[in-house]
Amino acid sequence: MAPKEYALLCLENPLLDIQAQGNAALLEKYGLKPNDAILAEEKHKGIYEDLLNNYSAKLIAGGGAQNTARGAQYMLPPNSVVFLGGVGDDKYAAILHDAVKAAGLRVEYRVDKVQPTGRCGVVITDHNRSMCTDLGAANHYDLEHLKSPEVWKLVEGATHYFVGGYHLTVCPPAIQALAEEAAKNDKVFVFSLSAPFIPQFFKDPLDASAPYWDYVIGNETEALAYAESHGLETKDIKEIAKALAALPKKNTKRERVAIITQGTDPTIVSVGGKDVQVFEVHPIEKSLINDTTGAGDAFAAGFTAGLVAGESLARCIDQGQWLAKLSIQELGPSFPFPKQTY
Ligand code: 26A
Repeated sequence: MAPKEYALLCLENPLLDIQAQGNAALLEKYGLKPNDAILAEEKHKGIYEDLLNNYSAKLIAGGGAQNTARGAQYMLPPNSVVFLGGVGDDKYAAILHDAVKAAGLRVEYRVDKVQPTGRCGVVITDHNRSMCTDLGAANHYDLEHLKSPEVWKLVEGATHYFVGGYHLTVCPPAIQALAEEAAKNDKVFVFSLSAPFIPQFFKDPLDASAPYWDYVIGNETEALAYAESHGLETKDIKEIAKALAALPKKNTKRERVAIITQGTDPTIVSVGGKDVQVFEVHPIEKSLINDTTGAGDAFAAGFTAGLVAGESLARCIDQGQWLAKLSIQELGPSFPFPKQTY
């Protein structure tokens, strides 16, 4: 059966990626790790101009869950996905509008007249990427926008929600409103752990959203950060997946599924904390890898598109692996055109 119009509603931070090939000196100048995602502090604020002026940076539509929303729309029939978040009234927002339009993604942005559109500096060194985000207008997303009649109608019409954990730094009440709506109506709530700093430094709002997760998606470093901040006393990814899947759950009609990706190593899945299943990734020749920024977002996109289309768990995971393989052959979190079909 074809999914409903705008069956999938996604929420998080729309960002413009300012991405360039960097080097160790650039990482050191701003105190960045080669592979990380952080919120910009005062000392980082110069990096965006630096990347543009001295490293020939490219401007690419980004934001973790917005990438996932574009990717899910790539795999689903037209008018399947809508994305919510906050932008400014500026040229960067215009670039985002162009990118989502080309992808066929509907967006309902909260437009802030004062704050600029959020930026994410992405420094590529070898196969690593270091991301430093100045949220700007994305940080001003609010419950008022979510609850406005036009937007709330989209919330009510959707059957699936995807929330990026990065939004826990912005507006936990909006996440909670979607979570409650899902649990109350037995809709599907998918949550991404997003980055290690979320379980490390946003533990309380993360734990408040956990009972609502029907699907929780993360990579191995996020899983390890979760285990450490929650005193799990294990570094075994399979055990962490089981623990995540077994957390108390609000909607008891669905068992929670925890999915942990591990780059080119197999994806680990636990349903309800019981059995762990292992899924190989789609092999790819090293020479075909262009840029792995957004590989995780693409996995989540293919996976969630499968859920929306009512596919089996195994097929959803395979769709995720398939879309991630396509995305890492592109520059930034992008997907090839002309469109390929699964
Ligand atoms: C709040 N933070 C730090 C963030 C992000 C983010 N998206 C939302 N919020 N930090 C990095 N990203 C996005 O991650 C993508 C790659 O997975 C980047 O914009 C990039 O497109």
